[in-house]
Amino acid sequence: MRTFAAVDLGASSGRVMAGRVAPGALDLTAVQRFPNEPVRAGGTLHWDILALYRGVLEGLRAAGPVDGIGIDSWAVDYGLLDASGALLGNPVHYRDARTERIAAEVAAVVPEPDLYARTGLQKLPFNTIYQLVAAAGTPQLDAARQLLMIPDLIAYWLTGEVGAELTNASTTQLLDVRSGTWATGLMETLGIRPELFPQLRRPGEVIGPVLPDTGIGPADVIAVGSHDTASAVVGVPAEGEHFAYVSCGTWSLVGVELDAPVLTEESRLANFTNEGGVDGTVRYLRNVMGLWPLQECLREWGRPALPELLRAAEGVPAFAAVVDLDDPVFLPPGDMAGRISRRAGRALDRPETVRCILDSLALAHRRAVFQAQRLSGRHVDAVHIVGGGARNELLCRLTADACGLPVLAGPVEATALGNVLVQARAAGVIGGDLSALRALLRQTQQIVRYEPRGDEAAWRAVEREVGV
Ligand code: LFR
Repeated sequence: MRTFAAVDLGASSGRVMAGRVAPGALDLTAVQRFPNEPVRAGGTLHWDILALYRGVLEGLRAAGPVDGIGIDSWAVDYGLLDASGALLGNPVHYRDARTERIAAEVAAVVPEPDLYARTGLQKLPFNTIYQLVAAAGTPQLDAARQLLMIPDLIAYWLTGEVGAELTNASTTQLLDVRSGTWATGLMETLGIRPELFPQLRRPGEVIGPVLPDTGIGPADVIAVGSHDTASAVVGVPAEGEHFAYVSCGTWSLVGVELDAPVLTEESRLANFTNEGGVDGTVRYLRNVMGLWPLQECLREWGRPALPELLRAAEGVPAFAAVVDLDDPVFLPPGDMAGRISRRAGRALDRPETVRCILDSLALAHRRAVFQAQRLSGRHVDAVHIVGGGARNELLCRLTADACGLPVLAGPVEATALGNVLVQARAAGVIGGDLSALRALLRQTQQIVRYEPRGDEAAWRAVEREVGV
C-alpha cells in the first residue's frame, strides 16, 4: 500500500487525512483536525491563514512518511504576493460584506449574459471577479505581483512553486469556459491585471518537492482537484452517468457531471454554474445554502449536542415552517436563528428551527436536482449525498422523499478520498478514468441507501407555498 496525505480545508475546519491505496484497496484515516475560525479585524472578515497553515504543517508532520501530498479548499478566495513573494495581508473571507453591491457595478460594464457566455459561472456575489473589483485601487492590490488561490498559496509555501490549479481557477469567473485559459480580455475590461494570474496546472501534475525547511518529507506535492467540490465529485461513488450529486457541508453543491458546459439563457437565469472538474469534466451545479444555517444556529446556541436536536426535530410536524434558503439574507454570519424565525413569520423554538432548516434544505435539493436535469437534458435515477451531510439521516431521508429518488449517502470524506485518488493515479498506483476511481470507492466505502416514500403531492404543494 502507498500512502497519500490529503489536506482538506473547509469553511469551519481543516483536516489532514492519510489515504492508503493499492489496486483494489483504499482506506482513509484522520491524522489531524483543526478549527478554521475567521477573524473580523479592521471591519473586514478574514481567514486566519497562518493558523490554517500551522494546522497543515502539524498534520503533515504527524502523518509521517507519505508518497504524495494534495491540497484542496473552498473556492474563490485568494492571497496576494508582493514582488518578493511575501503575502500581502490576510486573505479576505468570501462572506465579507465588501462585495455586496459590486455585481451590479460589473454588470454595467460587462452585461450578465456576456459574462455567462464567457465564463459559464453562476452569479455569486463573492466570486473572485467581484472581490477584485471591490479591492480595486487599494494599496494592497496595487502592490500585488501575484494572486494565488488558497490551495495554491499553501502549495507555494510548501514547495516555493507558483501556479493556478484549474478546477479552483474556474471559480474565479476569470477563466474562459470554452478554452479553459485565463480570460485576459475580460480582466482588462474590468481593470484587473492579467499578470497577477500564474500559469494554470491540471489535477495530477506534480507541483514540486516539499521544501526541507518545512520539516516534512521528502514527498512531492501533487495537484489534485484543489477546489474541494471538484475533489468531492471525484469521490462520488456513482455507477454510470445518470446520477445527481449533493456535496453537502457548509454548502450543498447540487448538480450533475457533464462533458460540455450548458450556457443557455435559461441556465443563466436559474443560476447554474459550469465549474471545471477533474479530467476535463464540467461540474454543472448550483450552490444551495447547505448546512451553514444549521452550523450558525449551533454556534449561537453554544454548540448543543446535534443528535438530540435532530431527534427532537424529527418529532416536529413536516413543513410546519419552510423558508427559501436561496435567499441571500442567510449568507452572512450572525443572528441566524432570528433571521429564520423572521422569514418563517413566527418565533420558532430550537427543534422547530432545525426542522425548518432541514425541510427547507431538502426542498432546495429537490429544486436543484430537477432543474439540473431539465437544463442539461441529463436524466438521473439516483442522488448521491457526500460530505458531512451524508451523516445526517433525517436530511438524507427528506432529500430522498423530496426528490422522489433513492439517495445514496456517503462517503462523508468524499473530498479527501477524491484528493487521494487523483494523487494515487498520478503516482501510477492505480489507473483508469473517473468511473474506475468510483468503482474502487464502491468496493471499499460504506454507502447507505434511502428509498423515497412517495409523497410527491405534499412536496409540490410546499414548493408552491414557499414560491421556490
Ligand atoms: C464548498 C465551496 C463551494 C464554493 C464555496 C465558496 O466548500 O468550495 O463550492 O462555492 O465553498 O468558496
